[in-house]
Amino acid sequence: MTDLILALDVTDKKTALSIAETCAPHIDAIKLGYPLILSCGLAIADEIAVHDLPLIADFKVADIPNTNRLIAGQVFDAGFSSIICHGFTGKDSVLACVETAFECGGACYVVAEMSHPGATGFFHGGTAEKIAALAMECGADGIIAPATRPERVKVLRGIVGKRKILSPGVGAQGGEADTVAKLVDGIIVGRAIYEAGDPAAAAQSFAHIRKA
Ligand code: OMP
Repeated sequence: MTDLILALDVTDKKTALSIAETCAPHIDAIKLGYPLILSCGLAIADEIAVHDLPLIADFKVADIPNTNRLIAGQVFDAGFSSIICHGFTGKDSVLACVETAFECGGACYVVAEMSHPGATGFFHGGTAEKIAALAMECGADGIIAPATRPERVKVLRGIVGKRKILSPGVGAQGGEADTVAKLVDGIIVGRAIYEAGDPAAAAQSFAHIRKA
C-alpha cells in the first residue's frame, strides 16, 4: 500500500480549498509549500485541516540549527504533522528539525535526492547516499527520493531500510506512478492532479496504487 500525497502548489486560496475538498476522499495526505503558504499565509493549514488528513510542510528547511528549530516549531504549532528539511546542511541542522518534530509528536523527512534534471549535478557521486545515511543517523522518519529515477530510489532504499521514502516527480516531471509506487511508501503528485480538468478524478486514477 502506497500513500498518495497531494502537492497543493496553487496560489489561489479558493482554488486550493476547493481542490483539497474534492480530492480529500481519494488521497492520504496533503503537502503544502511556499507557493500556497506565501500567498495565503500559514493559517491556511487550519482550513485544510478540516479534511482530517495529515499535512506535510514542505519548506525544505535548510538553515542553521537555531533557525531550523524556530521554523519547525512554527510548522508544528500551525497543525502540520510532518516537515521536510534538506540534509546538505549537516547533522546539527537536521537534528534540530528531527528533535523538534519528535517533541511535537510529528515527523521529519530529509531530502536525499531531488527529482529535477539539474539535481544530478549535485546529488550524484555519493552525496545522496551520504544524506540518506545522515537522515538515518539523525533518527529522521524517512527521506525524499526521486520518482523520476527509480534506480536511485532502489539504491537509497538500501540505506534507509524500512524507514519511509516519499517520492515526488510522478506525472508532470515524467515519473511513472506504477513503477515507483512499488518502491516507496508515498508518492507525491502535484500538477497531474491540481491542473487536471477534474482533480478528484485525477486523484482517483491513482486508487490502484493505494490499494496495491
Ligand atoms: P509536481 O511536479 O507538480 O507533481 O509537484 C511535485 C511536488 O514535489 C512539488 O511540490 C515539488 O516542490 C516537490 N518536490 C519535487 O518535485 N522534487 C523534489 O526533489 C522534492 C520535492 C519535495 O520535497 O516535495
